[in-house]
Amino acid sequence: MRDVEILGVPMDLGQDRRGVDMGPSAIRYARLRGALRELGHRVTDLGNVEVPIPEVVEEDERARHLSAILEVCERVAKRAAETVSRGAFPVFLGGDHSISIGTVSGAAEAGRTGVLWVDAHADFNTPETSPSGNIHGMPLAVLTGRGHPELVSIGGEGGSVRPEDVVLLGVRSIDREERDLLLGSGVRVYTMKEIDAYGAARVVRQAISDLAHLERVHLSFDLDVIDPEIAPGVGTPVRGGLTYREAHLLMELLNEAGIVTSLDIVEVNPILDVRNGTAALAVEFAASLMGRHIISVPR
Ligand code: HAR
Ligand code: MN
Ligand code: MN
Ligand code: MN
Repeated sequence: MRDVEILGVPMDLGQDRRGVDMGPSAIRYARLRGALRELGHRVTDLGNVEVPIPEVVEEDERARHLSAILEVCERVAKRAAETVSRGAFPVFLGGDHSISIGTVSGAAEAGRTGVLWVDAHADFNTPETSPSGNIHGMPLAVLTGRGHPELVSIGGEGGSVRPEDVVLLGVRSIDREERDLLLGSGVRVYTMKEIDAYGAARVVRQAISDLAHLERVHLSFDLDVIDPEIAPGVGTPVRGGLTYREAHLLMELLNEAGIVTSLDIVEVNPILDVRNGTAALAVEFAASLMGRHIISVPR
C-alpha cells in the first residue's frame, strides 16, 4: 500500500496542437483515483497547477512559450518535491511532455534519481537542434543538462539527472541532430527495433537492470509510445508502437521489480481521442504499475 498524490498540469504550451491541456480531466474521468484505491492505495488528488493558455503568453521562436513553461515548471518542481518529501508516490497528469522538466527536477530533490523515459520520441532536442521549437521535444535533454540554460537551471547545475541513470524505451522517431546529441550523451536507448527483435520481456528486464543501482526511479510515460491504432488520442502519433500486452507487461515487470518511485502520464489529447479510450488505457497501465494483474495465479 502506498500514499499516492495526484497532481494535474494542464499545459499545452510545449507543442502546437490544442487539447492536451484537457489530459488531466480525461484521465480523472477515466477513474484514475478509483482504480488506484481499488488496489489498496491511499490516494489524494491535489488538483491542478495553474497554467496560462497559449493565447495570453508570449511566443519565442526557438523555444516556443519559453518563459511561461519555465514559470510553470518551477512551480511544478516545488509541488513534486513536497510530495516526495512526504514519502508519498506522486502521479503527474499532463499536459504535454514539457511538464516533466518540472516533475523530474522536483522528484530528484529526494536524492539521486534515475529516469525511465517511455516514448515514441527521444525528447532530446535543444533549441539549436529542434525542427519545431516545441519544448515538449526537449525535456529529456534539459533534464540531463543540455539545452536552454534557463530550463536546465530548474534542476540546478548540470541538470537534474545523470545521463547514465537514464533509459529511453520504445523510441521510433528521432530527428537527425537530436540523434547525434543522444548518441553522445550516455543515455541508454532501446528502440522499437530492439523490442521487435528480442521481445518486450527481455528488453524491459534489461532496462530494469540498467536502473537497478538506483534507489529512486521516475517513470515518464508518454502515451504516444503505445500504437496509435489503440491510443489515437495523442498529438504526435507514430506508427509501430507498443501493443496493449507489451505495455501491460512493461508495467507488470516494473511493479514486480518495485523500482519506480514517481510517475508522469503525459500527452493524452482527448480532442483527438475516440471515446476517451487513450485516457482509459493510461489508467489501466498506471494500475498495472501499481499492482494490478489481468489474471493473478496464486503461487
Ligand atoms: N522531435 C520532434 C520535435 O522535437 C517531435 C517531438 C514530439 N514530441 C512528443 N513528445 N510528442 O514525445 O519537434
Ligand atoms: Mn514525449
Ligand atoms: Mn512522444
Ligand atoms: Mn512489431
